[in-house]
Amino acid sequence: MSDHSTAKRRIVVLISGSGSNLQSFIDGCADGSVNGDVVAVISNKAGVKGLERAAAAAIPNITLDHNSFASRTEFDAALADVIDSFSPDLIVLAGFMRILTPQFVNRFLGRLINIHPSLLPKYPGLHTHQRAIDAGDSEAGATVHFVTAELDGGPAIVQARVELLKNDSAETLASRVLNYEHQIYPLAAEWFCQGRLELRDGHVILDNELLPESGVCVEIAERAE
Ligand code: NHR
Ligand code: GAR
Repeated sequence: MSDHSTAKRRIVVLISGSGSNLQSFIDGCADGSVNGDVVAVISNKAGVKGLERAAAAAIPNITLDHNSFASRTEFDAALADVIDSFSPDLIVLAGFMRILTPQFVNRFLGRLINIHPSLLPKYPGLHTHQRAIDAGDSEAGATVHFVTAELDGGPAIVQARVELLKNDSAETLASRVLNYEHQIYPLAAEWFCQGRLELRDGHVILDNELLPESGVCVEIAERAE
């Protein structure tokens, strides 16, 4: 098919767990707020809830257990081949917990995005909510970014800021941040699917404008889920 603006984009989602962000893509594609189709879901962990969500939506779902590969390089090569077999326009990391090799990242550069539960560049890596609480921060949040070889170091597309409350635990904060994740991640994907968003020379361009370092900062409210 020609690259015509109304053609639905093919989206492959990589998960390792619950897949609530995956669900926001399934729902957004179904209700038309994302001009795409989730064409496959791939998990590096067997038996996770995200695989059930995919099956319930009749989306091909595949488990590729990293433990059955001798090295990260071999796992990533197999993963890349499975992804390519679905000819995706966009690859979405949604709670995907394996660090990807530079070879993998470079194969998909510019069409590989992640959501990270912190206000990057603060707290790359794991345990972001506890780290924000321990630091006494007054706000937390989530960042959608293009994936580059540098872990959680790729340029930001959009951020949502969330007030960090005095009584927050890592769990209460995580659940509030997740609510915002479910809003900003499909939004960023829709910009991509509309052809409005691209990675150019390591910078993010939206509607032909260079975004600031922290991406677009959206003002949104918590939504009933
Ligand atoms: N890979 C690259 N090259 N660049 C990024 O920006 C990536 C990436 C792979 C995943 C998601 C990321 C996050 O949003 C992500 C971004 C896993 C780890 C990790 O330490 C850290 C960050 C992210 C994902 N993983 C351990 C590992 O050895 C395993 C941890 C586990 O299995 O629980 O791969 O936070
Ligand atoms: C989300 O908060 C996501 O930002 C985070 O894991 C959660 C996955 O939830 N991602 C990472 O920490 C990546 N290392 P989900 O499976 O319900 O979408």
